Amino acid sequence: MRILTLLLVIAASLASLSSHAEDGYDLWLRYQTLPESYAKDVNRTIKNLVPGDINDPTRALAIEELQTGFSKMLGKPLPIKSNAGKASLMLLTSEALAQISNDVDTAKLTELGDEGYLLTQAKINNKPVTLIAANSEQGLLYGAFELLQQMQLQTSLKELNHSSSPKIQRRVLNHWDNLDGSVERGYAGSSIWDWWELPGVINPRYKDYARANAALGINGTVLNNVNSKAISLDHRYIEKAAALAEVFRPYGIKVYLSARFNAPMELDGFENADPQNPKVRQWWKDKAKEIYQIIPNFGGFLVKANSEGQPGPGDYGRSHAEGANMLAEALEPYGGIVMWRAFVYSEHDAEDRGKQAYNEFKPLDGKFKDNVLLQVKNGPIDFQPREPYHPLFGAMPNTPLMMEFQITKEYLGFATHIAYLAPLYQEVLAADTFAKGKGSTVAKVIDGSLDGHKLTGIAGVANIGHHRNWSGSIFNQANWYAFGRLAWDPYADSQTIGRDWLALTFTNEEQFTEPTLGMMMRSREAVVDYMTPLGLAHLMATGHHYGPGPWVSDLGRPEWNPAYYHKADKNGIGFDRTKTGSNALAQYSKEVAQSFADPKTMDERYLLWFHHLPWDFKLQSGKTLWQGLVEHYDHGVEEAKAMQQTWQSLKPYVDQERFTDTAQRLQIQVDEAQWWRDASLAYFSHVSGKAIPQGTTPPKHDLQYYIKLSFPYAPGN
Ligand code: BDP
Repeated sequence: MRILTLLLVIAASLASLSSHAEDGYDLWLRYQTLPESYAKDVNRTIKNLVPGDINDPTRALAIEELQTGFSKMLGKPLPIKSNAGKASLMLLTSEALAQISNDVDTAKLTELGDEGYLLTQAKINNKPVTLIAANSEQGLLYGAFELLQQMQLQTSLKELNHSSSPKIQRRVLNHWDNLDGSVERGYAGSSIWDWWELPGVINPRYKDYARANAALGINGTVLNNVNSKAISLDHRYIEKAAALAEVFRPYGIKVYLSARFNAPMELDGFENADPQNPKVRQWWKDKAKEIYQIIPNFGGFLVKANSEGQPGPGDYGRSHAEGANMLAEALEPYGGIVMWRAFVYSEHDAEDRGKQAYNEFKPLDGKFKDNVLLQVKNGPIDFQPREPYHPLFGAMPNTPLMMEFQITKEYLGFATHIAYLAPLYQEVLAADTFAKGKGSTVAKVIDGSLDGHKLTGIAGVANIGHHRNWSGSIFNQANWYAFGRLAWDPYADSQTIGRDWLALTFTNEEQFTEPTLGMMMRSREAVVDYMTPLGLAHLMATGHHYGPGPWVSDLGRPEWNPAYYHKADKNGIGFDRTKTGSNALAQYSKEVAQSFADPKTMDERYLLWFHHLPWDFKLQSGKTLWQGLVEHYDHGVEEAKAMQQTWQSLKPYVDQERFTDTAQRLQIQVDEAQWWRDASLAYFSHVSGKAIPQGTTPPKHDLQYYIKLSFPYAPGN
């Protein structure tokens, strides 16, 4: 039986050897043929594979992946052996290892927890072997992926001595996918989940999705949009979710669902969904039981409540904690968790939108059950190109806070602009909250180390769709990859991640990776400059958020209008969040508040986020604010052009397909950077009465031209 399974595994890996064009489908699992000298090295170090007990489904996948990788990179799968021989590759759990060797420090292994792994050269039965060791089958799978990654990066296997374990427990993608196949803020085509055909049809893509994620250590996925439909919790849809959960389970990926708070009403005709109503509480308990019967490793619920029209506990005068705890109580017997979102603001609240979540949640600190994570967006407004970190980080020591990043680029140019987001993520993770003195970074808040939390999490709003390349563009794949790497290790460095991604995606050649990395590292700042420089935010056109709309000021809710955020008039520009304004500064620790208090000395990247200043305000450069603003817009356009030039120079290193696709997108980016700059300057010049400075190119068109542009079919809306 075992032999048969192994043969099947080998046949499957050989079948997948057939080559196809570089269309981006393989992501970071391309397993290209290795250069001869490195291949020789590998062949000397690893000659055969001792798989261990492949009746374990997770182990079987590790072996399958290794065989696929070796077949593709070296031309043939590894011969299978039942016992350690010279130059074996072995996969051993710590238990098995302890029985056959005392050469490896198993105490060190214990520290690696449930998901960590050790990759090392060791002696087993006196034979030199390459060892993947872990405390669980899951750790072995992660170790196998890491070995394959290191081989793709051509790391010398002889020097391999590498252990790693995740610093954050729940590393989750949030799909904003609707049941009709559309994706809210999705720019990579329709949803990869075919809800209609599930559970009958299992698209092979589901497995490739799981492989790509497991390779990064992502261990959870919320299948449906936070703006959810109650029917997702109907029995038929639970069975559909269960079919996906089945594919993902051996990869260590749990399925979660977004839950609509009033589901008892919409599904079963209840009069209310009040958390104090015993019948409602029972409904959720029954629902949890029903789900766990079909999905035994179900992760739990993600909830958007009392936010942007979604129902919630507030409808009955109950707090967010009461709402979250009701669901947590239902999931508790099965080990499930609730990820309750802190993204709330109300049109009935005249308070600065950026302050509302803090005001609502800070008083609830410590009131949530142990299996609740509060999911907080990286900034206080909404996934802008740049925001200061959310003031809730560091302000709720008695509640585990989960980070929510957006991978899909709703506010950073969709799938057409290149914006490498790792520097944005890293900027937030490294921000110091001073909650417990210097060094109380956001990363320490979310990995639980600052306040001693066991339950920890990080979420990324996925940029995945049905496009052949998954993410709409090749460079958007880097953001999925970077999210995964930072979820595993929030202290990792965006340059290293970017370099690895380039090598895995294109080539190891430095003449290619270094200039391309340079371009990636500057890309997000370029977007900030041509869209919302100097701390401006939310100037995107209404609804679809595509392109500039700083003039919009007539929408129903004040905080939907860009004009609300920039507050520009003939005297000045910016949102006063100091004492003389909304005093949002007071939501930060005193050290942070002080650092942003003085517009003359502060980090000017956040200037207009915190201050309303006259157009003639003197910047640190000595220029006036108006001149500085114009310069930033110009610089953004220059940077987009420089990226385009860099890419043109890299043609010799890139296949035709991906070269052309990227070049076309960069042309759009250059054109749109210009559009953003021209439209914004036309508008700000109009409201301020300031002329475009001499020597600066005036906008191509008058303001009315930009105002009149409309985009009824912009995607993702
Ligand atoms: C905003 C998006 C909207 C989401 C919302 C959220 O525009 O589509 O539903 O965030 O996160 O950025 O709930």
